[in-house]
Order: sequence, then C-alpha cells, then structure tokens
Amino acid sequence: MASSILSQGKEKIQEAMSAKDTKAAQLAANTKDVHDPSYRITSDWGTKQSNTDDWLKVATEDKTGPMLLEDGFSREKIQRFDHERIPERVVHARGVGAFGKFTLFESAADVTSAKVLTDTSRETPVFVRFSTVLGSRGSADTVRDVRGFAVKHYTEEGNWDIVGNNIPVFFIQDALKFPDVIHAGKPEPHNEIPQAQSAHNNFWDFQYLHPETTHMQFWTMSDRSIPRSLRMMQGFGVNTFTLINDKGERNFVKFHYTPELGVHSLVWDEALKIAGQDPDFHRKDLYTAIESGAYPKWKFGIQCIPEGKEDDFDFDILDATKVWPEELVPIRYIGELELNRNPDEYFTQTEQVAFATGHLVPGIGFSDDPLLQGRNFSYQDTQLSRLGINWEELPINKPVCPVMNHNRDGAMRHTITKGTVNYWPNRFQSVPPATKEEGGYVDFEEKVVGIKTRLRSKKFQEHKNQAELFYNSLSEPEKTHMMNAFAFELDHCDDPIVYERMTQRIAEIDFDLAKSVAEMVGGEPPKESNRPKHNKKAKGLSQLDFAPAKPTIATRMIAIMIADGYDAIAYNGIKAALMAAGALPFTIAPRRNKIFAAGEDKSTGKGVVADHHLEGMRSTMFDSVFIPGGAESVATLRKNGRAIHWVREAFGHLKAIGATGEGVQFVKDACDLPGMEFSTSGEVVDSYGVVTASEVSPQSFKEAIQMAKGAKDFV
Ligand code: HDD
Repeated sequence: MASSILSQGKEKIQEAMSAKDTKAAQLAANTKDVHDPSYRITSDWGTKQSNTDDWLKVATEDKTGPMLLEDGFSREKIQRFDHERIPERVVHARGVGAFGKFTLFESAADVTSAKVLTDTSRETPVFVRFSTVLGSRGSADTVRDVRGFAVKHYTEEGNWDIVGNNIPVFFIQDALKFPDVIHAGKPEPHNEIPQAQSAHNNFWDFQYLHPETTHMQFWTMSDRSIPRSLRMMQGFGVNTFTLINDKGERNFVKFHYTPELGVHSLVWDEALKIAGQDPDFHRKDLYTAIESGAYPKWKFGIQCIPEGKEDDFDFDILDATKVWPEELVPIRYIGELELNRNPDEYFTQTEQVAFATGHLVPGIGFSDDPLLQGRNFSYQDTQLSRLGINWEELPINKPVCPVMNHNRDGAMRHTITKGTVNYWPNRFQSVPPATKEEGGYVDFEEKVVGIKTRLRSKKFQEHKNQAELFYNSLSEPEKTHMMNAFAFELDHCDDPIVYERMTQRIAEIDFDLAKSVAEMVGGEPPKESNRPKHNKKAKGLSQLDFAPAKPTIATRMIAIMIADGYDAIAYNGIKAALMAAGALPFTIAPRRNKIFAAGEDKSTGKGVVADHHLEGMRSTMFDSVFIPGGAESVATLRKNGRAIHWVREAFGHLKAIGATGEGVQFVKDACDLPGMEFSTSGEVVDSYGVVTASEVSPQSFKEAIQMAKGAKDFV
C-alpha cells in the first residue's frame, strides 16, 4: 500500500514536471514523502529518536515515578500539538482546494496586454479553493450559503488572484458594510447559534434594513445556494476590474466561469439530510472526480465595457449588487479552467493558501468599485493575523517567477538575501524597479477630480430592478423553490418584526411570492407595493440556461439495490452500461458481504460484495436508483423498511428510478401515488417529475438519468 502511494506521488510529480507545471515543480522541492522508507523519526532539530511513546520518567518495572522536564523531545511533541491550529478564516472558513491549469483558446490582445490572457501557447498553473461563507471550518458542505470560488493563477508575471463567488452579485455596495453583514449572518453573539445558517433573526433584520441586499437575497434564496456539486456551479469575479491593452486603452471587465457539466442543485430536503449524513459531501465529490480522472472544467469568459461607455446603463457598472445583463454586454469565452490534481496535504496547501484581490499582473487593473477598493485592503490585512507577515513565502502562495525587493525580516522569514544593502536607491544600483519594457506594472493614468465626501452616487440608490429581473427569469419550479427557501428561513426567525418586514420587502419585487411566503411564516399579510414592475427577463440567470450541450451522466453516482437471489443478467447489464457511460455504479444490499445471484450456489459461488449496506448509505448520496428483478431478492427488499424508504425518498427527491422484472412492482408499491404513471416497457415515463423506466434497457435507463437531471431542475 505504502509503496504504491509512494510511487503514485513520484509519478504525479514527474507528470507535473514533464507537463511544464512550474508550480508543481516548485512545490516538489518543498515536499517530503511520509512513505519514503529511508526516513526515521527525528526531533525538529534533526536528532533521530529511539522512543517516541514513553515520556522519560523515574520508573521501575514495579513502580511509576515522576516524569522528567529534561525530556526535550516529549515537550516538543506536546508543544507542537498544542499549537497546531491557526485562526480560521473570519469568513469562508470551510473550504476545499485543487490544482489545475488555465489555458487560453482565444487571445484577448484587443483589450489587454496581460500575457496570461493573450498568449494562447501558455498553460498557467492554478490553485482553486471553493468554500462556504458563514460556517466554521468543521461545518457541513451542503448548507444554504454562497460558495466561494477563488482562483490563484501562478503566472510568469506574478500571482493573479480572482477571489470570486458562485453568485454574480454581492449583498453590499461599500466595503465598510462588510463587518456588519458578516456579523449579522454569523451565529448570534449571545449564544453562538445557529451554525452555518442564515435562518435567524439577525441575518434577516440586517437584510431588511439594507435594501441594497435585495438582489443578492434573491440569489441566495434560489437553488444556486445549494449546489449538487462544486463542479456544477458557476464562478464570478463579482467586482468590476479593468483591462488595459498595449495602446493604453481601458475596458471595464467582469470575469465568468461556466461549468462544462451544467449548473445543477440539490433539493432542499436532500441538502438538509446530507448535511448530517455526510458533512463532507462536496469535498468528497471533488476529490473523487479528480482522482478518477474526471477533471472538472469551466469555460472562462469576459464581459467588457470600453471606457467612455460606462455611463450608458441605467445601473452603475461599479455597483457590485448588479449584473451586466448578457443582452447588453455579451460574454466572450476565451479560455478554460481545469482542475486535475488533488493537494498532497490539506493544511499546508488548502488551509494556508491565501488570496488577495490586490494581486494583479500588468494588463489588469482595478476600477473604482467601492467594494473592490475596500477588499484590496482587507485580504492583505487578514493574512497577517492568520499566517503572519511572510505569508507569501509559504510554498502554496509563492509565485513561480522571481520575487526580489527590499522588504526584509518579520516573523518566520524564509528567504536569505545576500548583499550589503536593503534600500533603494543604493550606490550599487542593486535591485532597481522594472521599466515597462522589462515587464514593470505601470498604473493606468487617470484624471480624478472630486469632492471628498461619504456619499453614494445616485445610480447606487436603486436596489429592486435587478432582483425583479432575476426572479422573472426563473422557471416556475425555481420560483417555487425560492418561495420555500424564504419560508424556511423566515420560519426560523421568531421576532415578528423581522419576518413581517421581510415579506413586505419581498412584495416590492413580487406580490404573489410575498403573499405565499407570508401565508407560511405568519404575521400581517403584505400590502401590494407601489413600485412599478418592469416585467423584464434576461438570459443567463436561470440555471436551466446552462444545460450542457451534450447531456452526460459521467461521474453521477448510481445505486443498484440487490439482495440474495437477484437477477444477475439485469444487474451485470446495467452496471456495465453505466460504467461505459462514465457513471459510478454502487451496489447496495442489506449487508456488506457477499450477495448471491438467483441460482448461484452459496457455498461455491463467487457472489458480489456490496459497496454499502442499506443503513450505511442513504438514497440522498446517489443521483439515481436501480432495482434489478429476482423474486427472492425483491421479496427480501419488500420486507426491509429501509429499502422501501430508499426508493420512496429517491422518488421524493425527483431522481431517476429504474427497475426490471419483480423490481417494477416493488418500485410502484413503494412510491404508490394516485395517478402515478408507470411504464412497463423500455419507454421512459416522466410522472410527478420523476423519471421511471421499467423493463429497462441500459439505454432507456441512461436516458432516464439524463432526463431526471433536467426534471430535477424543473420541479
Ligand atoms: Fe471576501 C475571504 C469572496 C467581499 C474580506 N472572500 C474570501 C474568500 C472568498 C471571498 C472566495 C475565501 C478565499 C479563500 O478561499 O481563502 N469576498 C468575496 C467576494 C466578495 C467579497 C466575491 C464580493 C465581491 N470580502 C469581501 C469584502 C471584504 C472581504 C467586502 C472586506 C471588506 N474575504 C474577506 C477577508 C477574507 C475573505 C476577511 C477572509 C479570509 C481571507 O480573506 O483570506 O479578508
């Protein structure tokens, strides 16, 4: 085992080096392999140790006496343990990361001089960290929350970080409100309840008191905040940046990542259950996909507004609570992000990685977006308390290009700089600034005249139009999900002023939605708002707009439920067909031990070892369930309450359910809904939004799974 892991590690590094992955090669120089057989335990000062289990003490075989303070190795071992934790991130504490590459299929030289966006021959190594926002480091993955989507590009010109989210807008417009919005969302100060939830009085109190949050609220109450997988969500830079080309022309820009697999979500009941059943659901999904070679990919796109056109819109393009509708500013897809390597160690890579919106390379600049400007201070600052002043020297954060300047010292400095001067200018001309021709970052020159004030400009005052645009653009099922989400969240608020005011706010966007929410959560019914509705829709807002061009079931997890006496032909047939389509079939049975097919001799037969037993895994972990026939097998499942619950629950979560032979009637009885249509042929039937195929051929089941993915988004 150990030697195979060891060789895998070496292979990975070799692969990376041969693929010219400069970051992997750099990290390899910092990596020690615990499976290298030449190692022996040493103290941190390097002396090999002969006993690391017993503290040095005064003792005989009959009597234990006092332990001795002189045992430096033991003190060091305990002390190192005592100090293992560093402060968790103040937001986005729970996260998972992966390495990959950024490639460009079209040069954007017309708008930027940045090599990373113009040189199509380059492969830029990246590290991406996904996260939830509110929960602490040990919280569950599937909570309702925004997901962080932070990308560190290790370019030849320095690190370029896009510190984005899976939702294109933000709650607030000015960075100064950030401590308030986060305090209000985090557990309440008096009792530290609730964990990783926005369903509480303070969060919704803040939301009501800040009308600017309305648009983002609608996004967070949509299915976007409960993704099925981190591989199936969009990423957005959110803030407005700028691109500057060789001619010195400037464009305002927003960054987009669109997943190859489409945008898919869980249903809320699944998300709640998975949070308990498998708090690591999203991290495992990402890890497994990468280990099995199903590398997640996103198209990278830019939306550009040339300087001079920034005032052409009825919203301010520097306001982070607004999207740039695609009808007005099309997205131009120019590159691809691929994740293809899991970290070797969580702490030194995923925990110690540190992003900063201020990390830019020549050709990319900031805008006057007041949220971005404040962020530029905050990220640099927060790393000081989390990692210390020399945080950029940590292996995961270190650029792949040379770093040299006259900054010195500070706790935990690693670099040793030789020479007699540490200032500029110096009599040796040592380490001068770079000219533009040498690749120096030159700030865009801009005339700024103004009045010093704490004002927000007029266009920043309108907060409802895009919330309505988003809501109008959703499909009916997405709207129903949103109604239920608002109703869930406000039900957890017990202060009437909080939920009554919120339903009134919702009425300003959509009166029917507000009435339905108010009916569920109680309080005074909302009054119709006099805000004139624009009734407009836009594309790219509903997640149904992101169905993959070629439907696929690759990496989907399919449970095949059997007991002794199952139909081996149906079982083997469907398993092979699923694997051929890149899906991951799992055998589920009453016990995790050999299960024998109909007619198979239990004493001599090979049997099939189930991957999980019915209690060990629940239907929520899978995208679909299949029940092959076999009279004895199905009779056993019929007597098992958990097996019946499995099928009913999968049905309730709108998943594809397939069955053959005796399995067909079992599924029908387990779901048992009046008026439910059920196919008894290979034809796929969509009933109650659940796709069933009985007497299934592998093809019809595959189709059913593909359809169910759609159905799930529809219902
Ligand atoms: Fe932030 C972390 C995304 C506004 C202050 N933020 C953080 C992370 C992401 C975002 C993905 C986690 C990075 C990681 O994985 O290490 N933040 C956003 C987006 C925002 C945003 C998309 C709006 C456009 N953030 C924002 C504001 C402030 C901060 C307005 C402060 C004024 N954010 C921080 C922080 C964090 C952080 C305190 C905590 C840990 C860290 O920076 O490294 O500085």
